Amino acid sequence: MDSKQRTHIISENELQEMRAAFENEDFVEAANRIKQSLVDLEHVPLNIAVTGQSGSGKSTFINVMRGLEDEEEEAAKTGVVDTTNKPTLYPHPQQRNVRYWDLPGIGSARFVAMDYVQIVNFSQYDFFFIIASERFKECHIQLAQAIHSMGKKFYFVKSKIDSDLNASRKQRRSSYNEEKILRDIRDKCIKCLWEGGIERPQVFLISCLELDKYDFYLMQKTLESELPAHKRHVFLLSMPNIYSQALEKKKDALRKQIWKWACLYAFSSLTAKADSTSLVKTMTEFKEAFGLDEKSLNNLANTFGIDLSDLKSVIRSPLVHQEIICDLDVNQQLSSQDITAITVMLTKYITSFAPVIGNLANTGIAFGTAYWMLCSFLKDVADDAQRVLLKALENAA
Ligand SMILES: Nc1nc2c(ncn2[C@@H]2O[C@H](COP(=O)(O)OP(=O)(O)OP(=O)(O)O)[C@@H](O)[C@H]2O)c(=O)[nH]1
Ligand SMILES: [Mg+2]
Repeated sequence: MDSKQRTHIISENELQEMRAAFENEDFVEAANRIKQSLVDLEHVPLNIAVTGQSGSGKSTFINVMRGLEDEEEEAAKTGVVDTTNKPTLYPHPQQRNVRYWDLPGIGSARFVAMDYVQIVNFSQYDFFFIIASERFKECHIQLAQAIHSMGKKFYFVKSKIDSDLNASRKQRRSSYNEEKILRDIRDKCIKCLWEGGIERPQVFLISCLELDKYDFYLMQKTLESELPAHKRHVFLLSMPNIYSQALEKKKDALRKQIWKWACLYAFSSLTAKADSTSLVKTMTEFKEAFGLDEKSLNNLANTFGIDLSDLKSVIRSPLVHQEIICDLDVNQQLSSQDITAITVMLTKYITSFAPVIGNLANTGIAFGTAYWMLCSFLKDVADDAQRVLLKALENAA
């Protein structure tokens, strides 16, 4: 097998990780190491604080970042006068360790940034969003300075940009220029922050009612690129499924972990019957990460004002339509051609990177089939998610 084919099957990075896991050629130790690495990846905490003036749209923002509609059970209450003076925790529905914290509103006459910093215990958050829906105010700069002085990162979000544009459209019908208005708003925010001593302020203009417009995706992309590598995976998986690029990124992130799930399945095949429970769990998580579960599809249908059945009509993978059952027969998910290809590949290939797996014929085959099946399933769900998104956007256009 030449190196080009190898890359196609498993990337060099994955190979290196695998070699490290198998360095002692002891499969129990390797299995524990792999299991632990999956647990670590899944459980890495990401605490995101959302602050700003009362009524600026903090809770609405938290809901959209969690892919929830305002009226859902787990959603933060919106459009109400907030009386809370304590940070309130809202975990992401699927990635429970991605935690959004709705902080008390700022900007009352008695607001003192440093007191606020103490009350909300600033040090526990990975980064901050400062949400502002109106003009830039003194309290924004005080807050930005307080966060900055604690060595934390913040992103300034100018929210309700749809309202700003609508107002301008009505007031200045003949001279209305959307691009210029957006540029002016952004420049103004950057200038105020810069004058307040923030060197390279990051400002995003968003509308929680129109996530597919303005800077929402740019904001997600920036966050992802600035997060430390070990926190990136959970954040990526938590991103709302409303951008084609976000779906691609999710696919890449999950693809890199597949060899681990396949190894665990292969090790389980050393017992009388390979246990597919963990694969079923993984596949169900793939479905949810791409928003193809019933609840997420419903939300997407509501957001874009489209019938749920229309969205579902573009889903092609049979395993997305049905519930994936626990006694899944992995071999049945592959064509006989695939199985032959895998078997041939295994003898020459797997032994070269993981003798522990390759030398045990059953384990090798189980690894190959599970790896292959998860890769094809991931491709299918990612393609389905792209088709679902396209359908939703078509309807919104
Ligand atoms: N047009 C528009 N309205 C928005 C947007 N985001 C939030 N709103 C509305 O603004 C109002 C206040 O939003 P909330 O999310 O409750 O604001 P909040 O900052 O959590 O308010 P408090 O909890 O009272 O501090 C609600 O009626 C929202 O529907 C947006 O992007 N565009
Ligand atoms: Mg609120």
